[in-house]
Amino acid sequence: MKVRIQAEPFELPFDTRTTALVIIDMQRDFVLPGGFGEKLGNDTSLLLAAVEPTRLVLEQARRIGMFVIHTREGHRPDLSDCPPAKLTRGGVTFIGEPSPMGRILVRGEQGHDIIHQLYPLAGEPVIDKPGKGSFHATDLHQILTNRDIKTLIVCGVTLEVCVHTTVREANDRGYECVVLSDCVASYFPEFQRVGLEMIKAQGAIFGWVSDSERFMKATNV
Ligand code: C5J
Repeated sequence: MKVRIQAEPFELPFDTRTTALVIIDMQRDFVLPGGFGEKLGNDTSLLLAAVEPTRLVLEQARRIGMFVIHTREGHRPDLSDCPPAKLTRGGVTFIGEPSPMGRILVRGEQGHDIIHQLYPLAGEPVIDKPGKGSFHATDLHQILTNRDIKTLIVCGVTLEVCVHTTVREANDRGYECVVLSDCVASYFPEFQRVGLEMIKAQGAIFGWVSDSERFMKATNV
């Protein structure tokens, strides 16, 4: 289905058959108290605003048969894939430490998994990534290439870290990325505002910005 989405800095045509919805790191460790995000000193409740709009977009993507991919940031239980520079910052270590949701950012733990509202269905690939970018040390590019995917609709957290890194990586690999502003969130309102500006500046320097409502409108045909 060929559609057009209203976006900034300008409308973008795309084909739903060569487009993937990518939902980045909607894990308990980031969006709920007790996990990695809170340990870093953040108010995790700010991220919850993105959950319901993303759920509606996910529902719509599934309804129209759009390819859906989820990512999770985290590490092997022995932390062998966690660079020392990431493990301990300023002499403080959180990754791998115990929390009310299990060991922080460790695969297989409760905190590492995706929140129930956005839980992947069977057949939707889940990319386990050790870094902030979803292409680093993963098979995401291979999976997208095999499906002939050209456009990414991007949701998730946090905007200025894993969403930005992933969109920049995707742009360099030739994908057109549309970030849905109400389906991404940051612990810092200022970063949310500026992060979105940065994506669409200079004639869509590395992507487009739209929102869940305009996604619905574009795909309700
Ligand atoms: C962070 C992420 N913020 N998923 N990870 O450390 O954005």
